[in-house]
This record gives sequence, C-alpha cells and structure tokens, in this order.
Amino acid sequence: MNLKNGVLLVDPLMRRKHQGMLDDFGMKYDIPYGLLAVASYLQKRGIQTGIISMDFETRHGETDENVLRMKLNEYSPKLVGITGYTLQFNDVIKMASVVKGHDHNIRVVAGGQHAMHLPESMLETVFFDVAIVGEGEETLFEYAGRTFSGQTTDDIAGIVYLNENGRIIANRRRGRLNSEEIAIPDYSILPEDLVRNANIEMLTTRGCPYACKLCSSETQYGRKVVVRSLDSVREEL
Ligand code: B12
Ligand code: SF4
Repeated sequence: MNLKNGVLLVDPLMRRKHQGMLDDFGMKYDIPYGLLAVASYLQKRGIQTGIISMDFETRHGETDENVLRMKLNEYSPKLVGITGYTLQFNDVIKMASVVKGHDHNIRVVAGGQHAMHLPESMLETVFFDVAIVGEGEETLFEYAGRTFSGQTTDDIAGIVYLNENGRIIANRRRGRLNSEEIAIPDYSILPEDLVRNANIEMLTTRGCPYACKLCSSETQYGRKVVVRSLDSVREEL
C-alpha cells in the first residue's frame, strides 16, 4: 500500500501489554471502531487510508516501535492519525514520537477519547500538530485535504492546535454527522485475521440525550442522538 497522498491510522497497544489477554468470549483483539469509522469515511471520499492495530501487529513478539517504523517506510504516509483511551496515553505519545523521529514533516493528528477531552495534554508533548475534538470523520477529511494541497489548516472546525506563539487555540466545534453521513464500516481495511479473532459489534446510534457526570457522551456528541437508517444497518449486517 502506498499512502503518499493518504492517511495512516494507528491504534496503540492495549491488550498485548497485559500478556495478550483474551476477552470473555476468548477473542484476542478489539476492532478499533473509531479508526474504522474514520477510515471508511475517508476511503469513500477518495482518500486512501490504512489502519495499524498494534495488538495485532505485535502478535509475533515485535516491538510496537519497530512495527511502526517498518510501516512508515513501507507506506510513506503524509499524515498519521493516532487514537487512544486515557489508559493508552503513554503509548499514544510513544507512537507520535516515533513518527516525528522518522520524519518531522509527517503531520501527526491526535484523536479519540483522550485527545477530545484533554487535547492540551497531547499538544504539550510537541509530537502532535493538531488534536481533533468530537467526531473525527469530516474534520480529518478536511484537514487531510488541505494538508495534501498545501493550504492553511488553522481555521478548520473541530481542531485544537498550538499557534506560532505556543498558545493553544481551540477552534469552534463542528456540527454532528447526520445518519446518512456515518459510513458503513469497511472491514476490508483491517487484516482478515484480526477481524476473525475479534468480537464484532454494531453501532446503530450515536449520542445520548442525557449528561451523566461519569460519561463522555456529552463532550463527544452534545445531547443529540443520531440513529442510523434501517437500510444502512441492514447493509452492514
Ligand atoms: C462500545 C464501547 C466499548 C466496547 C467496544 C470497544 C471497542 N472495541 O472499541 C467495549 C465494551 C468492548 C468497551 C471496552 C472498553 N472501554 Co469502552 N466504550 C464504548 C462506548 C460506549 C462507545 C465507543 C465506540 O465504539 N464509539 C463509536 C466510535 C465510532 O466512536 P469513537 O471510538 O469515539 O471514535 C470517534 C471519535 O472519537 C473520533 N476518533 C477516534 N479515534 C480517532 C483517531 C483520529 C486520528 C481522529 C482524527 C479521530 C478519532 O472519530 C471517531 C468517529 O467519529 C464508549 C462511550 C462513548 N461515549 O463513546 C466507551 C468508552 C470509549 N470506553 C471506555 C473505556 C475506559 C473502556 C475500557 C478501557 C474499559 C476497561 N477498563 O476495560 C475497555 C477498552 C476495550 C478496548 N480494548 O477497546 C471509556 C474511555 C474513557 C477514556 N477517557 O479513555 C469510554 C469513553 C466510556 C466512558 N467512560 O465514558 N468499550
Ligand atoms: S451514562 Fe452516558 S450514555 Fe448512559 S445515560 Fe448517562 S449520559 Fe447517556
């Protein structure tokens, strides 16, 4: 795969750090649903996108750093996006530092749960160009398009970035995707062996009308619920 004008998305280590633990159903891997949603959306709109799951790629004992270096050499992406829960924070930073160490000109984007709640904690590490808040599909599509054509990215809705004075700038939030804009997950983007050894879930709605203190839903989605159409759910099944 050549990603010279494409995007490489990385899911840092999660389970392999804990001796390759299996889940309650005896499965080895997790589907990185957030990355798959973003990649399926970008591919549909003509941006070639690859996903690396570090739990899967390190299954024969390679280190995550070496896998990433190998993939960067193989794919030559211009842009790398890294997802992560808070408990993956250190590995997210490690992955970003490997990318910038490999080639400082590659744009590195932070997304997912930790980045959207504490974007400044990503930007302060200086390994990220921007953090994306909320749903990632349209924001990354616009950011990648503008980056590839050499345009400014500072005014893109949904991004947080460091300006030239080192100040953190949070742009206005982007509106939500409607039900037809949510791409049907394209499982062919992931290695077949990963998919066969993971539980497959279906996400038929996004968002919640409530705002419980313990939950991330309101920060991520506001209070609007978006329900996918029956046709799209049927097609995914
Ligand atoms: C379904 C779900 C699960 C499922 C499936 C997990 C999986 N394989 O992904 C199960 C039950 C297995 C699960 C387990 C866990 N979960 Co869970 N889970 C959820 C839930 C309800 C929905 C997540 C989801 O799939 N959303 C749909 C996808 C499409 O959205 P998304 O991943 O957020 O991605 C979007 C954006 O974040 C963004 N994005 C994501 N990555 C990137 C990357 C880039 C570069 C860009 C630009 C954008 C981007 O774009 C995506 C599309 O819009 C959320 C609650 C919530 N509000 O989101 C909690 C949530 C994600 N889970 C959480 C946690 C903690 C866990 C566990 C770690 C719990 C534990 N201690 O074991 C495990 C981790 C399992 C694992 N290895 O992934 C926390 C994370 C909190 C945090 N600050 O990190 C959440 C937010 C719940 C909460 N507390 O509010 N979970
Ligand atoms: S915990 Fe989150 S998803 Fe559940 S009702 Fe509360 S706000 Fe909604």
